[in-house]
Amino acid sequence: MIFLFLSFLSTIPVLAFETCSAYSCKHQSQKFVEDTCSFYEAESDRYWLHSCQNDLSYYCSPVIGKNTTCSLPQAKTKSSLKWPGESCRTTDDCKYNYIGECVENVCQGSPVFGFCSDSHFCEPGAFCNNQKICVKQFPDGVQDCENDYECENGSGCDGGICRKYLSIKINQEVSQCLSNSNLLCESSYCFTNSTENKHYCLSSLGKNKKNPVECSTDEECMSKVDTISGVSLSPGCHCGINPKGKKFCGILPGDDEYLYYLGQLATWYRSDEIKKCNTMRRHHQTCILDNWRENDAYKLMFLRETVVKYVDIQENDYCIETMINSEYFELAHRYMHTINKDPHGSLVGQSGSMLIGSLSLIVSMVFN
Ligand SMILES: *[C@@H]1O[C@H](CO)[C@@H](O)[C@H](O)[C@H]1NC(C)=O
Ligand SMILES: *[C@@H]1O[C@H](CO)[C@@H](O)[C@H](O)[C@H]1NC(C)=O
Ligand SMILES: CC(=O)N[C@H]1CO[C@H](CO)[C@@H](O)[C@@H]1O
Repeated sequence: MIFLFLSFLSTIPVLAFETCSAYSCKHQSQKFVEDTCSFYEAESDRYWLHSCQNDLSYYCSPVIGKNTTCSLPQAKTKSSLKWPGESCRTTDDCKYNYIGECVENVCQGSPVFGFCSDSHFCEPGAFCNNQKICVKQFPDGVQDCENDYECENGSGCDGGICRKYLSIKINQEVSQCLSNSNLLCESSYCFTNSTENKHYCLSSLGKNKKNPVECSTDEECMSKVDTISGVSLSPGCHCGINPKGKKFCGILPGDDEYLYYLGQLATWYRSDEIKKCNTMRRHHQTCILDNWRENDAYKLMFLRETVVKYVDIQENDYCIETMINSEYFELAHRYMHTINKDPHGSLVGQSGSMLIGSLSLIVSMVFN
């Protein structure tokens, strides 16, 4: 199985039961030493923030418990070279330019029956088998797969059989369940019955309250109890980045924010465009952006980030938007911009936020 889920890393690491630092924009009367963008006031455990206005290419990454000055962002180490199925202008843009050229603005891969050293080399629709030859991906229902990459477009491998993502119904068995996640399940969540040592798809468990939910302990964030399995989940109670040092509950699989994200993810899995991606790049932002409608691609990225960053984006003071959360808000603006261009686009899920998967969900079995 492959998990799209990003691990939930709050921008500022926190320990359980810790009180939270507060984050405020600096008052005009406060004088900062040149270049300071974050001033830590220990008595009140508060960071006073001031954006790096001199040059927009500078940014602020507040260091815990210290004053911080503006710095240049770390050079992006990620190679921008493209994999087969992604867009290019010249053959030099393609990672495997010794295998395939840039043809009609798409990087080519090794064809079916061509050589490969792993599945990244193969053209879309193919994977690299044990003999190091690209072969066609298996369609749904075929019993032969060892991993998701051997299954075509929107499908993953479940105990040797290719099955569609987000398709297995509640309480049906699946072959594995890691950190309660399995993308083959309709809800994308699963649970393990340790008596039987078997795994089943879990219903979309949500909260009893509407987000955002302020909290002080993980227990306050618990989902409803699943009536069949007795399972309930907690996304945890995490420190946010707000002036009052408030904590908020993360997002659960049944929360609206997660369901909006999952709906858009399902649209990608069922699209024709996913077939244009190299098998290893099916979940990758670059392939999605290069091949899908712009508004749909940004919507997916925005909804995913809303889930992941949910706690961090609650009740921010105004300067946080351009400082700590700038990537999220840039994405939000881009998405809004594509909707404005497309009158049929929908604003669903725009309200705010969500959070995902491996967000260290704490599972608690409730025995009755
Ligand atoms: C932060 O800067 C202020 C003002 O320059 C100074 O008084 C304070 O000691 C500094 N705090 C730390 C943790 O360096
Ligand atoms: C786990 O499996 C056992 C044996 O089939 C069953 O009695 C029990 O109810 C199951 N527990 C859950 C939580 O599904
Ligand atoms: C879910 C999905 O898009 N399935 C398609 C995968 O690709 C095959 C062959 O190209 C189609 O027939 C399926 O509909």
